[in-house]
Amino acid sequence: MKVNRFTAPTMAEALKQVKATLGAEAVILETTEAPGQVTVTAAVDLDAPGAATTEPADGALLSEVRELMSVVRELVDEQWRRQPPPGGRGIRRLHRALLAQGVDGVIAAALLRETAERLERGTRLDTALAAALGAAPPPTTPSVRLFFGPPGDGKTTTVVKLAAQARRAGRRVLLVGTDTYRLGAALELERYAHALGAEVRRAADPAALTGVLGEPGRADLVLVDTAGAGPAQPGELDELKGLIEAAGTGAGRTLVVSAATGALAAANTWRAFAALAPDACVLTKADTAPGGPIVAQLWRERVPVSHVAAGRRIPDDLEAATPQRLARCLLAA
Ligand SMILES: Nc1nc2c(ncn2[C@@H]2O[C@H](COP(=O)(O)OP(=O)(O)OP(=O)(O)O)[C@@H](O)[C@H]2O)c(=O)[nH]1
Ligand SMILES: [Mg+2]
Repeated sequence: MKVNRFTAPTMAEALKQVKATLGAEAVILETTEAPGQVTVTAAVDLDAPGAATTEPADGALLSEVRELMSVVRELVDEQWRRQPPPGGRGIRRLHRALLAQGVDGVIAAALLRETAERLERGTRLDTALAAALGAAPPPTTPSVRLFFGPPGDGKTTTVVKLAAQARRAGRRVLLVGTDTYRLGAALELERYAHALGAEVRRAADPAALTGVLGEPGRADLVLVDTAGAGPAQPGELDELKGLIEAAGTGAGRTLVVSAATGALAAANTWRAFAALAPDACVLTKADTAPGGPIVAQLWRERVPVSHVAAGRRIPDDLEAATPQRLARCLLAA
């Protein structure tokens, strides 16, 4: 068993190195990205001649890696036998698509296994993948919902799109702005609210939010927009936690995250927001990237994707997510 790490400016070049050093049998275990640099960790069971940079691995890691490799190889081989190369169909196609998008190797192996279990003779790959993705329970639909996520990923736009859709359905909507960081954030929300015929309030801190939510004669739907936060902003994440606590356990919690989030950023984003226990996610900017790494990460964490946004138009560019739509995200390469 060899576990090697390869660094290159692009994913294609790193994968080329993997193949040259470890051969076509190599299994990708992990990919990480930094500006201008991609690192791929790959393993191969056999002693590959010419492998120069073997890294020692501890016993537990080695057995985990070995188990994963055998799962991946078994699945790929079995599907290959059952569905010989018809233009890249079957589990091999999914494997390639996940690798091409840089989906974390461990999550990819789990997705391959779940999909393969549903890939009976005659079942289409996208149908089997959608069935594997569809296992997550649907998010609840409370009347108060908070939206949070990394800066600039589309929280405010999503809140306004949802408000516009609710107004079209004749619902009374209240928008609550809590962003005290970005200049003009409150004004932006107020303008949208007026255009939509929705109510709007500001809540600069948790106590103010409790007050707004406790007012009588409230709207049918309350959407709370928050300031961007992320792994690099522990202070903002703490403030967010305060707002969520103030909204109470009955309020929904939606993570808003861009489809352009790479595998490393997806893992870091999840680490930052896991403590806030999101019960739904909106995948934004699906018009700019397929979103495989973040869709896979959310699937692993059992956070259902409620909506997909694929453009800036309000309210049209926001659709309810379906397992088939998410399968398309993962299969795009
Ligand atoms: N292409 C594309 N752009 C989008 C989408 N959703 C939002 N945007 C754009 O992304 C930019 C940021 O959107 P905002 O809604 O302000 O993002 P935010 O998360 O509220 O940003 P902060 O409050 O600053 O953290 C705006 O220019 C939006 O028009 C989408 O689905 N596709
Ligand atoms: Mg905003």
